[in-house]
Amino acid sequence: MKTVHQVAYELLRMHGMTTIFGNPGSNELPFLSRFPSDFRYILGLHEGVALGMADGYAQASGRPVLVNVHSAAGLGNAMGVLVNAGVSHTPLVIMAGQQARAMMALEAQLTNIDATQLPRPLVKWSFEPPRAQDVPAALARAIHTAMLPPRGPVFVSVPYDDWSAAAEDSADLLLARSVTGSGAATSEIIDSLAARLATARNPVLIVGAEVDTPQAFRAAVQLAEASRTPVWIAPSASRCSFPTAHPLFRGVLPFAIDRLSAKLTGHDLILVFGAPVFRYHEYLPGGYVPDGAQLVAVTSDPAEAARAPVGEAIVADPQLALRHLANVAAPSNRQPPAPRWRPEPATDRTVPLSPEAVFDVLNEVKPDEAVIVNESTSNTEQFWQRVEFDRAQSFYFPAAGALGFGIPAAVGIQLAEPGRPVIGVIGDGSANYGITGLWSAAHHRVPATFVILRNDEYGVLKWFADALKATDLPGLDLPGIDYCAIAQGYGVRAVRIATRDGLAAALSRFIASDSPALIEVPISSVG
Ligand code: TZD
Repeated sequence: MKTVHQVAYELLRMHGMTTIFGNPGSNELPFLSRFPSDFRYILGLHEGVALGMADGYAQASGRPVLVNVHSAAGLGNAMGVLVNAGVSHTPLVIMAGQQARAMMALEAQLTNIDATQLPRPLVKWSFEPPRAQDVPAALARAIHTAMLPPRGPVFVSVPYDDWSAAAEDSADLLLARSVTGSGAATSEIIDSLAARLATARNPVLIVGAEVDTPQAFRAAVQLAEASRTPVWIAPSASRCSFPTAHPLFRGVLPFAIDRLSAKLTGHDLILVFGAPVFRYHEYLPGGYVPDGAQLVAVTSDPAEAARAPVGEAIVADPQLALRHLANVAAPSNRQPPAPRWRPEPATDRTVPLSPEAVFDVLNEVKPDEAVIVNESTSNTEQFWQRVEFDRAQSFYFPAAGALGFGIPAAVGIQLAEPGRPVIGVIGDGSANYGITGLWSAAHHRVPATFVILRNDEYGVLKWFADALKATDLPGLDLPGIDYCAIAQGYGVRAVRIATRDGLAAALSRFIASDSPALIEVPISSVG
């Protein structure tokens, strides 16, 4: 007879979930006991880091990933960056250990009181099995739920004495199950979109994170070229779903209602694939779309569809819809739009370097297949103007703006994509939320390169302070932090570089090396 422990690992193996991220406590040891040799455990020194690494790994691999955290305290630590995973629809199975069943009612030390309540509302499903024998089925359901559209994180709490319990014979049936969500838009829907696109006077495409896959990336290009339609990336971009040097690419839409709408002036049909309508940030009210424009959004997420303030929404797989529409769209003889404005190369050789100069160097040096994780907040506009991507799954940003994603996600993505160099471009403020991810990179020999943009401040909050007319603010400067010393303390080699040539040389060297490295670059503030 199998134990719950045995079936759980068989289930994880069957779903390809053999890389587990976590940080253990006593409640989790019975699960980790007799850890199978074909599994690997990636240790994060803080649960936010474990979850951030898992988020990167799951986004890059497209697979469900198990994150094992400690009871209430560990889950609490993980919840900051869990906000991102919900928004990015990352299929994470978060599992926390629970006190032994016999002592839960006593609220013994390490009881996770009301465990299922704790991660809500950030997870799709939250469950504590009523009996030990229900653990395998709960884990199976968690995996399927995480992967069904819209994908997203789920939570399971498991009392630690459950692992040694006997599994029911029927648990083996779980090992033979598959659950598929197809959710394809019907041909009628696609034909009607194609007809509207063909007859629109001046249509525009907006692509979001959900269509950042190689096939959908190509389909977006095919559709844009056939219909001669300009393309924007949806605001608060967490992924890049269109080649940024393509003549039809317009940029990333602004995250304020009125500014976004102004960018779409003149368009009569707005087609959105794989993004909410829209993920705004700064509150500048106005019309959501230009007067008279029709908006149609295709998303896998019923909640995104239902809460959009304007337009039509179709709940269907946006990748399939994009590919299907690209295949049936009639070629158009519309005037192609004028190419987007491109900045002059930043020629400054000042010290500190401007963010523009740093991004130009990064763009020159990075190989085409590189993946960039960006968590630098005051200079994203300059970043998008200067750093190019020509293929899918090359750009990641914290989807909900919850800091602590960048360093860990770079580690997780590098683990999932060993053949592509991964570069984390991280603001100095942001770096501190996930800094212990550097130790995970060193310990697990993950050859990601980290560029810390050091402006000694929470730069974007100063920009927001101006926008909000907030004055005399405390807490926006963070001078005196030595990122090289910190990196070295965690076992990552590090250099401080202040010049363009030095940066280019160090970046090339570290990108090509097989161990992690960090470059601290002093930069000027934006503006
Ligand atoms: N805490 C967490 C977990 N997430 C947040 N988003 C914030 C605080 C607030 N916050 C931002 O939204 S941006 C930012 C903070 C503190 C400043 C980041 O500073 P940085 O980048 O040095 O990384 P810039 O370029 O100086 O803005």
